[in-house]
Amino acid sequence: MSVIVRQRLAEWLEKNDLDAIFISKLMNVRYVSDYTSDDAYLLLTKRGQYFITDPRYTEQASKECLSFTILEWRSMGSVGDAIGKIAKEEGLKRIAFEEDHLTYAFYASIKHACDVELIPQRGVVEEMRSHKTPQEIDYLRASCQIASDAFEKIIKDIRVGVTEKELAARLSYYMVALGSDTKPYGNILISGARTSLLHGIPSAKALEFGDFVLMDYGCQYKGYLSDMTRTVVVGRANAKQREVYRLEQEMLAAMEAEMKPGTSASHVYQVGADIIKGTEYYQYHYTGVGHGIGMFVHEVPFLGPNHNYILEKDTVMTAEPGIYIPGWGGVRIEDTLLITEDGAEILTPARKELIELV
Ligand SMILES: [Mn+2]
Repeated sequence: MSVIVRQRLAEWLEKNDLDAIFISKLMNVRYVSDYTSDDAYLLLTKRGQYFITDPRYTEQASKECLSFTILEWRSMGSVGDAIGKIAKEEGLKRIAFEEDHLTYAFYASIKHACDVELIPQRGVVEEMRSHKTPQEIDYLRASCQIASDAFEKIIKDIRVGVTEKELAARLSYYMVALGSDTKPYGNILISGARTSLLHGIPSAKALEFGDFVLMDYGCQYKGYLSDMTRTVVVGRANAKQREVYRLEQEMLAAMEAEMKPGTSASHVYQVGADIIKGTEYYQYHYTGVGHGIGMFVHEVPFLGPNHNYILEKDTVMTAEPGIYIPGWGGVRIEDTLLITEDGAEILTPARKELIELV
């Protein structure tokens, strides 16, 4: 996979009259080099491919990044000094860098060590990452399946008295036991009135009869993430909970039916929001209703009224409308979907009907 990516980056350098690109975002380093660990940087020039890291990672890099020249920067002084050495050898003049990632101190150290022009850019590798290869789709599919299978396990543990934190820990355990990497990102698992907090953190609160339990979670499989949300009820749902849940189901179904190549991100948002237009709940919806996902949980493209992305085939993204009523609670249901030739395939098959756990 990374061979094709590097070819496309070489073409991008040519087209933009650049001598090299410096990549510092770890996800982008992984995508371009197949390296799976930490603290590493890439410098791709027209002549060479350089992998820059410290002594902790040189052995791993030499095994994973076969087409790269591995440079150990500590013995040279700084990462900037390593870049300076290559720039001198190859006569580099214009080097692009990721403007939305490099700190000022890092930028200054490169500037200090090299006599080059540093050109800010953003989104070049991210744009490539938004279209998934068959292998990436396989990994994402597995990641989503593990999370969906874990749902059937965790709902058996949901009962009055158990705390949000305890359930969140068990959910992580189930996913690792089912085959995910050991680095799941933080699960949101909240209950009762706390479910109106869009990104609430699991607390020591114990579940009470009649609580909504909102679980927004996912796992990582071979570096690829899943993201899904399900909201269930402990005990019996009341009339208002049923009404909000039904509207939420309709919003998600309306959005998913419209997801296909050529559809705009704002249109997908709108068909969901239209379901509750004119109801008392419209004021409680949130407009960020989906995002691309891959090695990072929130990637381009994003779904919302002010985004002008057009959906494209082989993009994997979420749909996650929600109704959040402060002091009362909220409902979110979220799927991860693969945009196909003429529609979208749901990769998170976990049940979406209202589940009352008695
Ligand atoms: Mn999400």
